[in-house]
Amino acid sequence: MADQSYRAWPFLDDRHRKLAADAEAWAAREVVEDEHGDIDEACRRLVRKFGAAGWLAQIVPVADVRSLCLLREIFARHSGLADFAFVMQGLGTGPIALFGSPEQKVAYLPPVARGDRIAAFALSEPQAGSDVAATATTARVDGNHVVLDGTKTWISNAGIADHYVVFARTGEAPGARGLSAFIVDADTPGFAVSARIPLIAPHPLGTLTLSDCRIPRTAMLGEPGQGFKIAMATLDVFRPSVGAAALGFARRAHDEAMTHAGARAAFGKKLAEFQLIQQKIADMAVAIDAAALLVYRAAWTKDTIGGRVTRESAMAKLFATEEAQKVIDQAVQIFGAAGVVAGATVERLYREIRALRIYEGTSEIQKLVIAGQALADHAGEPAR
Ligand code: COS
Repeated sequence: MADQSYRAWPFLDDRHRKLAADAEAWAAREVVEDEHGDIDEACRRLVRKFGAAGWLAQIVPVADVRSLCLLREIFARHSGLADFAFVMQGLGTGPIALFGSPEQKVAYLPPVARGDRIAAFALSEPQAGSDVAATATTARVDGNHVVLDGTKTWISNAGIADHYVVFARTGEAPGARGLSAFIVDADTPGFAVSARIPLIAPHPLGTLTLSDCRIPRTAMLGEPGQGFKIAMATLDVFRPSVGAAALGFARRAHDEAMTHAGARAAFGKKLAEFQLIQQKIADMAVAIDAAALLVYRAAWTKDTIGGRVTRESAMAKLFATEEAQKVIDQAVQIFGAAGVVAGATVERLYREIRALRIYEGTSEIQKLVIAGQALADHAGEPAR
């Protein structure tokens, strides 16, 4: 049984504790680990299930970051693919929920919240991953239309999404200030999923080609030139939840390791009786609690104080993902050879955690964000 003592922490209210208990019971019944077979179909099925059960309505739109984090943590503990299918509905509608017009919200949010349509967030490019300001995809106004040209890559849900939030250069200013965000329907002429990209822990991912792709001007989100801010504000909400998913993986690995250490014997004793194993178990427990404190601190800060939580989000994502990687590695070590056998739970977790230190801002980018803010605070610069 995974530790649930964190749910008594003051960052959470009774409604969160109830939500977590309900999600826990539902996930135990409904979420099965399914990495094999048709991954697209598995994701579509999961999205429909999450929609029908009402879980997507909790994050489309995100009303409360603590709920988003709790749900991701619980779903990730059961299945990485389930967590992925769940959160992408939130990330792919996050910019619409935060910056969309009333008409855009009405058109796009309810079908995604019901699980009838699938959402995606298209920011990265072959030459613009961490460096968002280098975005090269262009958007040119032509009468009542905007014409998009360029390539987006490593886009989650590519191939199964019904709409993509695409960031492109509109040129109001150089760099970060010259980007805008658009909603592009998957059936728009000139839009194509030009490649699918296999991953070490499979989920739908691919490359998008926009070629003379003509969308109505009303598909722009927010104001011209606001694209970078829209992307960053969305990531501020979702980065703590990446930490929460990492926590889910880490808790699962810790549980698996403790079960194994209590069952397996060596040199006439259970593994759990060896101090070197106990040291690992303790290190894992401390890392998990410390990560949970940062994740729920970031979520609580956004929910109760509001404003920019860039620093808190970055700390939560950085620490929780890096520590989860170590926790899972220790779990594999405790399992020994059984831990590297394809199909073992800890082997799957070992593959699943890796991407979380990269997507939605690498660990290195999170450090730049944290240092930038700390130095600005130290110099007494006003908060931005
Ligand atoms: N919320 C609102 N506005 C923000 C913001 C945020 N979280 N972060 C930055 N901005 C605004 C700034 O206020 C600034 O506006 P002004 O020019 O009006 O002052 C502007 O955006 C540029 O900000 P900044 O100068 O801090 O940006 P940098 O180019 O120095 O750094 C990094 C940006 C590197 C931190 C950013 O590009 C980043 O996070 N990159 C990683 C992106 C990522 O996660 N990629 C993965 C793809 S998504 S899976």
